[in-house]
Amino acid sequence: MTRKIKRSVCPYDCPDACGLLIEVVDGKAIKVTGDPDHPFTRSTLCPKMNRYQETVHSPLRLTRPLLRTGEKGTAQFHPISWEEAIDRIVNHWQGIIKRSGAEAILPYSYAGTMGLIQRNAGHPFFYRMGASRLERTICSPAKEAGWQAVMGNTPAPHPDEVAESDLVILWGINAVATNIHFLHGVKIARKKGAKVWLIDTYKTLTSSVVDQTYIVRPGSDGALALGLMHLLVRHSLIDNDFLAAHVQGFEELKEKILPDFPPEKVSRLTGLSPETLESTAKAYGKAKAPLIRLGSGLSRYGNGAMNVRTIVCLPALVGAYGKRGAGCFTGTSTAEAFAMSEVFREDFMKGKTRIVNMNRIGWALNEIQNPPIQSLYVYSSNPAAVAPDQNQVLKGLAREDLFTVVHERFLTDTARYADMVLPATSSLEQSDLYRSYGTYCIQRAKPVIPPVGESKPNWDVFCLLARAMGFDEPFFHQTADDLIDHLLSLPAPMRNGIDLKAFSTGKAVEIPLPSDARIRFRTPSGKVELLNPKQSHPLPLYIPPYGGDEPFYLMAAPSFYALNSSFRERADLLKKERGMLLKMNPADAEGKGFKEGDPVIAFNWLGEVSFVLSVTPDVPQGVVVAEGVWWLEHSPGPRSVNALTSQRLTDQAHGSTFYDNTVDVRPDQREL
Ligand SMILES: Nc1nc2c(c(=O)[nH]1)N[C@H]1C(S)=C(S)[C@@H](COP(=O)(O)OP(=O)(O)OC[C@H]3O[C@@H](n4cnc5c(=O)[nH]c(N)nc54)[C@H](O)[C@@H]3O)O[C@H]1N2
Ligand SMILES: Nc1nc2c(c(=O)[nH]1)N[C@H]1C(S)=C(S)[C@@H](COP(=O)(O)OP(=O)(O)OC[C@H]3O[C@@H](n4cnc5c(=O)[nH]c(N)nc54)[C@H](O)[C@@H]3O)O[C@H]1N2
Ligand code: SF4
Ligand SMILES: [Mo]
Repeated sequence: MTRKIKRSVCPYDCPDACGLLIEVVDGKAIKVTGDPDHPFTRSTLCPKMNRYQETVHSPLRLTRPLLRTGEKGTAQFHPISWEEAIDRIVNHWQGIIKRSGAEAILPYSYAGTMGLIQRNAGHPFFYRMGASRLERTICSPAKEAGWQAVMGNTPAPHPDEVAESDLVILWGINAVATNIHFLHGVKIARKKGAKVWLIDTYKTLTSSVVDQTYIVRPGSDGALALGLMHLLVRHSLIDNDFLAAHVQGFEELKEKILPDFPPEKVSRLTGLSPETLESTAKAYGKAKAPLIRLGSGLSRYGNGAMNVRTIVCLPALVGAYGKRGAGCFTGTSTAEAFAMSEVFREDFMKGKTRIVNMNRIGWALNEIQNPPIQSLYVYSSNPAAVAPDQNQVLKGLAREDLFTVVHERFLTDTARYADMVLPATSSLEQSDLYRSYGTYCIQRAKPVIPPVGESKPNWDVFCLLARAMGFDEPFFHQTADDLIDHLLSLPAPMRNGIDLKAFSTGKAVEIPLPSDARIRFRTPSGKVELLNPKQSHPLPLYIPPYGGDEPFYLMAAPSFYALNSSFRERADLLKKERGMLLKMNPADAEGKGFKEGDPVIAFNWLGEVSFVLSVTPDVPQGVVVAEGVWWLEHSPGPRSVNALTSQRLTDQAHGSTFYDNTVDVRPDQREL
């Protein structure tokens, strides 16, 4: 028996990017714990990853390439060899390219793994092929756009600085579920006397770790921020020195926009009382180091970018951007840590090809002509479950004339519609390089166990496909480790000063932040830009969300025990959830004649979805909550939550609008 402890990295789409210690016995991972040497993980993992070995060695892992034998969606397959699989795919594609051109082929991928090499392994291949390009904006590009409109490329402070704050505002983030290690610093701040607030549309798990929860109307945060700024000005709680030295456009904002947002009006828009707005503004204005930790929830609306932009303006009024432990933390940008153009290889593209937005895949599969999409290659993503407008997505995936290949670890809803399924390795079986969007850590990971079954990493599959397609660039003849070595050999100023020795032994290391980051604003003017002349609205203002005609706003929020549609293979985690619930306020339930546990159907113009009703005062009237993206096989009916979310995009950056939908609810007669 050989027993070893090896280092790895959590590959999931989570800002924490934890360091892992894997106990390996005879080539099998038997235990996974948090790396005590990782600066942010500090030995603890979330409940999802504590037993990661059960995902890695799950009996549900795909182990061989599969070829469809039955109707699409029925998951009838028989195993074939890798050789046959690659041959069939390439023959099919060459036929399509000859008939219609390579733009008839579309890759679809997102963040199954965050590792820079495996995540982006398909980019060079599909650029070289001349396939249609995917605009990968399902997560939170509107949040980035909102931040950039005010702060440009200014880096966020170190996340642990929160420990120095005296007022922490968790704004639109369910940190207990989605950013648990950030709460370490919050706890320290609280012990020192800091107050912690949560601003959300319902009482999430996070409300149990804060002093005060503010429940706002969906999509109204921009109005809240403008209302708070109005009161800060009215009560002279602004930092005139900071505004004069470091802020552009305060006078214009004060004269032209803020007068329109008195507490009475903001109360009508947000649902918070004028008294609450007064006391909130005063507490914020008097805090010495107020820090906003901004989530992405409120950016997934028709007014998402503007909501974020308006909130990002708020700390400028009180000079918080100039102080330690204060300001606004939206996430870290570590894009410059590695020369990513060497991974993407956009230069392989001979001409600019068609771009398809991933949030509109339902539309694209059913409507696009010239040429229609004839083949879809899905990897590291599960669009049948996670993409909006599930009815359109499934209709598209069911097309007999669409050749769909899905490279996956599990037989997901998308894999069930595939013509061919390829087995993917898990992160423990592949090399990769990681950075984080919630910390300044970077880390390199080597495989710690051999591939399960015949599974292969994304990188290896694209190399096989490239060679079979006759792409003879040496790029496609290297290993993932060759490419990582190449990246590390290229200088990047951002990596200057890292602990190279620790990094080379597989430990996480931190990128040092510039010492003048605090007051050097990386905007065209060098100032915080409340007024940004490049924006179509030069000053922030209030735009209403899309909304809808139905009586309930639907919060399609994350689940504590899953990560988007990942972890649904885990019986232990599924057992901890009480099923696919729709949470509703007691008064609303009574009005509808519903009681706890009733089977119900939520419906709107896009579709209908069966849920089990959960009646709870945690949800305000006029809102219903559906946490988690469930696989259809675990859903009470034939559809899951995204049959109720639309393909409409955000006000900027073409993002998703998962929260900006309304529904009505009726009894589920099928069960009665
Ligand atoms: N356990 C778990 N962890 C995850 C994920 C998961 O699914 N489960 N997903 C991962 C991914 S891909 C991402 S992008 C991040 C998600 O992280 P984020 O999107 O940054 O934040 P969330 O924690 O999902 O919280 C979004 C919160 O916004 C709230 N919200 C919705 N609308 C509004 C609004 O109008 N105003 C306000 N104030 N709040 C609003 C929702 O109720 C929800 O609680 O988490 C990652 N981590
Ligand atoms: N209703 C609702 N819908 C949402 C959200 C929500 O909160 N509510 N969140 C949205 C957000 S923020 C995001 S980012 C998207 C996320 O959408 P996705 O990135 O598609 O997320 P997952 O559902 O985690 O699916 C990832 C898939 O990749 C597979 N995978 C993991 N590692 C590898 C690998 O190395 N190779 C290959 N080939 N496959 C791998 C996993 O098995 C998994 O099935 O979902 C969005 N959809
Ligand atoms: S908290 Fe996030 S990064 Fe850490 S183990 Fe859990 S999912 Fe992975
Ligand atoms: Mo995301």
